[in-house]
Amino acid sequence: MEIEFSDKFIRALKNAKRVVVSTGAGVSAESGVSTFRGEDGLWKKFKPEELATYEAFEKNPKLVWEWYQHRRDIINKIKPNPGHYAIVEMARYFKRFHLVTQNVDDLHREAGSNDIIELHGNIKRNRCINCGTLNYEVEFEQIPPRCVCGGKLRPDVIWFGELLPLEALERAEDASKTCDLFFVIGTSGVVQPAASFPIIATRQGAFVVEINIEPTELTFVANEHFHGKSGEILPLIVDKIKTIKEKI
Ligand code: BJW
Ligand code: ZN
Repeated sequence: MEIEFSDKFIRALKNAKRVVVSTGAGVSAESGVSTFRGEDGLWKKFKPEELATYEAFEKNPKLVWEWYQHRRDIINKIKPNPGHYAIVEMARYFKRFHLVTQNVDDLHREAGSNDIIELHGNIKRNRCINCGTLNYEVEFEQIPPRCVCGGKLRPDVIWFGELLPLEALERAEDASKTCDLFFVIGTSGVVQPAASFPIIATRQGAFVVEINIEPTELTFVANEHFHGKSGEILPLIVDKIKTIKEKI
């Protein structure tokens, strides 16, 4: 695959010093993680209100746990894809670089990215609903498992209606306000507040680049839209960056 990069995109790459990469489920799709929306998405088979809300967990903790254990079993067997690795490489060419993700699958960390801003938590971690203690066990004697304090453990992810972790939210907002190049990759752009970050960036004058296999709710803010798979397009973009920039 080859891409003819536009002059405006090359100029934006050359000039960029502060970069944000914001990722969604599509970035992990080529690793074998299901996306949420669309034809093969999780929300076609399961109802979000029955699985991804605190009310659902209160009503049927066993069902919610089993669904998350099933997804963990899949995630534990898969590997990052060339898109994840390209993002690790990309970070080396910019003075300031922030990776913001809605993904809970930990694949960016596994690929080698560090200091990842996780907006929706991490599926590999659990948290006590009572005392907040974090827990990384993978096998449990009872479902839902209990914390030493007796409280129920829940997956440490952000469900609908829940506040995002404050530090992650503030860092993502701040990075979006002050960047000059913003990549929005593999997200349908419908879930707030994550979907507002590219809009914040564009308002402050950043160049916004979207990579997606289809147009999205955010395509209208993009100065450049790459139509295709992130695992194919990101490595080509990083190759281009290498030809025009020095490693930091
Ligand atoms: C590829 C590809 C390839 C495929 N290459 N691309 C303002 C207005 C309206 C509503 C709200 C609002 N503010 C808050 C809300 C409520 C709600 C919300 O946004 N609802 C909308 C859906 C209407 N937001 C919240 O509740 C958030 N909390 C909050 O804001 O608190 C304060 C508040 C509460 C209530 C009211 C007001 C304020 C919390 C959101 C938590 C989201 N949680 C989930 C589950 C996480 C745990 C789990 O994994 O189970 O997070 S839902 C799910 O959606 C998951 C994802 O992170 C998130 C985003 O999905 P994503 O990543 O975009 O995936 P898809 O599937 O949608 O898209 C994949 C894309 O990839 C597609 O475009 C494909 O084309 C593309 N693709 N292969 C490139 N190879
Ligand atoms: Zn506890």
